[in-house]
Amino acid sequence: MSDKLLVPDIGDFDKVEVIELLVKVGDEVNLNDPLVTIESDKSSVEIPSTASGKIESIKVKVGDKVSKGDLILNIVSSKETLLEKAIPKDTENIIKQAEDTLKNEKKVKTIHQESPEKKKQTIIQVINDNDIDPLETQDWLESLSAVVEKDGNQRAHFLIKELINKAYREGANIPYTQNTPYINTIPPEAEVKSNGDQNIERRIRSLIRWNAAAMVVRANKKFPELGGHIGTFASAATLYDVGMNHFWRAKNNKFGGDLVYFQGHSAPGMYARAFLEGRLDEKQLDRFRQEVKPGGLSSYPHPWLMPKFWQFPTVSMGLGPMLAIYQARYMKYLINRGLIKDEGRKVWAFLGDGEMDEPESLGAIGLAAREKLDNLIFVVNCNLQRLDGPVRGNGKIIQELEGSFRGAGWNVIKVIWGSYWDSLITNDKTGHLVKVMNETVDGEYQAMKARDGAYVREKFFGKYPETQELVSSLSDKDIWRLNRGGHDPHKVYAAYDKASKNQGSPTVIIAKTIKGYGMGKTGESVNTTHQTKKLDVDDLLYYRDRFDVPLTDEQVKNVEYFKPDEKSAEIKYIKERRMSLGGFLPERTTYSKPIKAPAKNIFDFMKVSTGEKKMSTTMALVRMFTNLLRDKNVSPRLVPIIPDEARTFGMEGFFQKIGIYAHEGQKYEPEDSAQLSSYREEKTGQVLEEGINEAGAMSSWIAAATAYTNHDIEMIPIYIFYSMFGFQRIGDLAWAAGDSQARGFLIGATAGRTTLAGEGLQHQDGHSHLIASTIPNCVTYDPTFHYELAVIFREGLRRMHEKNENVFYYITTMNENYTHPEMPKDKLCEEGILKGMYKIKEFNKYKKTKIQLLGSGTILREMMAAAEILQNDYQIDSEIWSVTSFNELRKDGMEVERYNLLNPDKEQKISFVEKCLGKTEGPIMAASDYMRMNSDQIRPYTNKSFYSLGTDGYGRSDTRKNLRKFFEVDKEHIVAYGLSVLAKEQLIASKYAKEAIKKYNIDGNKPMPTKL
Ligand SMILES: Cc1ncc(C[n+]2csc(CCOP(=O)(O)OP(=O)(O)O)c2C)c(N)n1
Ligand SMILES: [Mg+2]
Repeated sequence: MSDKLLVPDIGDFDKVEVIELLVKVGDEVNLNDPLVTIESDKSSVEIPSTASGKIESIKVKVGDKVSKGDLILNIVSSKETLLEKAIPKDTENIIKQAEDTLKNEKKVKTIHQESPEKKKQTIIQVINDNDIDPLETQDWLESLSAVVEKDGNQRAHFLIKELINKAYREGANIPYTQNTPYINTIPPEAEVKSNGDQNIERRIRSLIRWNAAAMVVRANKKFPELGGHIGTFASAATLYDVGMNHFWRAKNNKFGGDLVYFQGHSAPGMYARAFLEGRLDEKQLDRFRQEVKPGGLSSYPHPWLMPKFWQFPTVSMGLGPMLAIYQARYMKYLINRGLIKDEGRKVWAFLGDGEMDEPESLGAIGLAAREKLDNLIFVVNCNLQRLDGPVRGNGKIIQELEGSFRGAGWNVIKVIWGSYWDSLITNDKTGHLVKVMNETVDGEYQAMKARDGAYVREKFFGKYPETQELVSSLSDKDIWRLNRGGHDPHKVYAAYDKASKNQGSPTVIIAKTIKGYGMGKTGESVNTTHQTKKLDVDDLLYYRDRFDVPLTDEQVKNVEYFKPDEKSAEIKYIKERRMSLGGFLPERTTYSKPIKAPAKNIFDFMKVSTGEKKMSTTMALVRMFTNLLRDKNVSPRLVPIIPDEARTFGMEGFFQKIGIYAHEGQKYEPEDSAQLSSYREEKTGQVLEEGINEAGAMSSWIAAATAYTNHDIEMIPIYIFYSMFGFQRIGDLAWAAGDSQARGFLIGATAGRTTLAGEGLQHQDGHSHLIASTIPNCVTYDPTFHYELAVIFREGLRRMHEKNENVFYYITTMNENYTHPEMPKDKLCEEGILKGMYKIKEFNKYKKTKIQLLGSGTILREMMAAAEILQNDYQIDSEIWSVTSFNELRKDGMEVERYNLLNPDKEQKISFVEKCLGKTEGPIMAASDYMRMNSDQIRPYTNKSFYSLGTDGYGRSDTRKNLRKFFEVDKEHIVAYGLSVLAKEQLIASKYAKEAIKKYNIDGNKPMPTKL
């Protein structure tokens, strides 16, 4: 039977051009195979087959304009038609899916059901001055305790929820409470115990503490300017040690490895551990913060500087938490797309409580909960201090964070009090202890740990007679020993164990510690702790004694490192622990295979002229993607990332074609389900549609761009954004991407100060290339024509994903539609495109006066138009150079200049700019849609006279024509300025320039656009 294949509903578009026939008569096609590509002025999309069979006849040809319902071709069908499949998911289906999900959820819930606590719960009578009937309160509380005892916590929780619901229905206005009391989340009886050797672990921890501090002190003795931090790691040592000894599994040939984001300032602790593990030696420790000579240890985690050690750059506060969230999300993406195995790997992120004030730190926690990232664990080290002083002197950072995370849907585990408190809390029959704990603010908690036991007795326990009584049998020394949760390995172990087993949500462990723990009077819990990098002899002796480090006084005075013998129990233990967890951490390795390059001619269709057809470079890019998606090696590795502008960039065709990643699939029938490019969310979807969230999208991009090392799979992330909301908005993440050795494409679309018409000041980008140029391993291009884009993109694929060079590409694309010429046949053209410039056209009719015109992006076309006017109206010849990258030309120029200066006696090299322009005639005039600084970059690398035009100043909304006139980069200004330049160089009389200025109504008195 023969089927007619018609143009489906293509949304608002009518009379759309057929640009490609992907099949021919006689071809066998399967359901969903692409048949033809159609293209509107904004986007191109493939029409898939709705049947399997043989193509009988094709009724359209390239160039035809088609609309919905037009006949495309006839198929002699073999089997099933898509029609059956394509029927929008009916309501019944949706209900069934929802029911299935519910069933699954129920299953998960049953797994979670805690067995009823066997132990009798302590009744805590909450003291409340407003309690009008304490006896009744007591009754209720006892009932609750009885339920907990008999049927467990879950049942009690259920009853409380029912009570609250009932109260709401009865009209009570119950405020939402996001906080639990200021005690540990895990009660002592529910703590899972570690089977580690606690004595040996303490000894190891003490040595790591000592060596970390010694490393910083020694470096600063040698060079006091070096800096470093002791207090951060001192407060976090237990948090790291428990993870290292028992939880974090390394990458090896059997397992992908957990990913740990170490807090930047705790780096000394990681080096000190690596020293005991035999991964670093004393010499290397002595090179802390002295990295200029190879082999030094970087101040903070920097993969660029220690590429075999550090995996994640975290020291710019706030980036770590975001990157970790998107890393965990990306891990799930890879699993759901079937690209890596689900091995239960975790992402751990260590953060400071001060760091949590960064908006980025909390900015993405909603996504983590929404996407149920149970592979993610945050550990917030709450030492109650940041750099200058307390984090919340008047408040309680732990409670504040608990509220934020709980509110967002995270599993929150508070680790506030150490084991020495357990019996006190159990004996707190009146609830006064918890009341004091709740009432005491962080400023007081901090001050107490800077003093002594007597002070704590007076200021803390002394608040109520009941609490005073509670500690009456304890000495001041005993009180001083009452430890904080984050320093208690048992509490930390129990929290990590619970976090690791949690399902269905991310976990945050909020641990209370002391900044500068063990540093004594000069450095413990005092406001200056963060800056302490020098310890005098008395401090060092105290530190040694505090942690029983086996060093003599003399050795302490010399600040010697201590490493036990290789055969000692400590070294054997530390190694055995890591071996049982698969290897050492942190460690950065890469076992990914390069991606087989697509056919050399894959973009050849972009090397021919578009004829009359106008299109933007953004559209050309989308065409390229469409082709790449047909390459079986490349296609699955592409990760298109879009904030919320797919339609702006003409990429909505990808929604249907490759789907939008959604961890729960699509639970609804999209409004546009009948259309060809309908909004399709899928568990295996490929597009990351991040929402209005550039920082999140960039974090996703970084996760994908470093998948080659973190997941051993090379991916090709392509993040497309409004160029103004790229580097300017997320510059620090881009910097971290460079540090991380990211590989992938960043596409600054709707680029150019005068090219994005209408939008105005906040949207029009005239400087992103300059910001991008500050990142050493970022390669940038501002192409004008489709073949330039094709050559650049192809080379990017080769360099990054085939040759595994650690660079990333920033390419700007525009939304201005124009025709694209054929690629020049000149063999040097391709080399020039990649190096940054090539001659695109020459006017040589009059052979009298000549000017060299250099143009970039859309302004190249203004240059070309100006050249024609100069030729026709003023008999001026010109050579026009398409500058695809001033940045790349500058890099080459700098290198050549440096070489020449360092080798004055050798044959001098010539910069690529000079190679192109050195022997040409006439002065140079360059322009782009970016600030003059963009083209000025190459000024030093040519001996010729050089002038720049550019779009310095704030953008504003208007037409392209008016904007180019305003910024003086339109063809008329180029002509007038060109003539002026020639006059200045005494190549023509100044009257021509004057005349042109008049002719084009150029107002010489108009202020610089920077002042308007
Ligand atoms: C974005 C950013 N701003 C400022 C700093 C400088 N800085 C380094 S450490 C620090 C205080 C950190 O306090 P916290 O996060 O509580 O860590 P702690 O050392 O107390 O564990 C500051 C402000 C930075 N590293 N990054
Ligand atoms: Mg802190």
